[in-house]
Amino acid sequence: MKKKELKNRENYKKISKFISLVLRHSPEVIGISLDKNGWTDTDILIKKLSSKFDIDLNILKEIVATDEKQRYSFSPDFTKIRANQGHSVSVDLELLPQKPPTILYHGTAQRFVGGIYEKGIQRQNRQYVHLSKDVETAQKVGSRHGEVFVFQIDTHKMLSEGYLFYLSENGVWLTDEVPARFLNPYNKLVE
Ligand code: HQG
Repeated sequence: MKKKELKNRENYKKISKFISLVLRHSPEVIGISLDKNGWTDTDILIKKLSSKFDIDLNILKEIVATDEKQRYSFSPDFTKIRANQGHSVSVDLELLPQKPPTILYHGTAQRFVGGIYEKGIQRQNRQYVHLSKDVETAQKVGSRHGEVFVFQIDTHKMLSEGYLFYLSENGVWLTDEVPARFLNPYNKLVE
């Protein structure tokens, strides 16, 4: 990769981290607001961001398009932007319940395992518990917190008891909570 390209990538990552913060958790830190569906005005976002970063609409479009986890979406006309998941502020992403794969995974840190067996997987500060369809992603998510531990979740059982699942625009499975009785350590086969 060329030096300039590499530098751009690094800059974009920095900007993307900040965009995650404002679109998911703290829009007030740069004086923007989110509507009830989590959208904010693209021009205003760019204007506010440009006091901290070298950014314009083309750069923002590139950040959104190249984001490794596809964390953001534009409205079709690009006038609005929002985060696809991960919010701690309350927004309605207008997701409809969907049927998940029979097994989903949740990666966490070993030190949280005891608490999870006690209280189940709770959404903590976020709007939903985040689950992955593959083990590799769960391992990555868990390793953000420390020594990784992966749970597998029996979604079939959860569905039969009325729990709902949603799929974010960027492929993350979301649910309100996962009580401990639906959990198994990854590797141990369910039944
Ligand atoms: C743990 C990233 C003790 C839970 C990722 C997790 C994801 C408990 C931590 C997205 C518990 C919360 C979300 C209990 C849950 N006792 N610990 N009863 N219940 N926990 O960051 O799932 O890169 O809020 O296991 O890729 O790690 O930001 O959730 O370890 O998709 O786009 O409490 O964030 O996406 O941590 O990550 P988080 P998460 P981005």
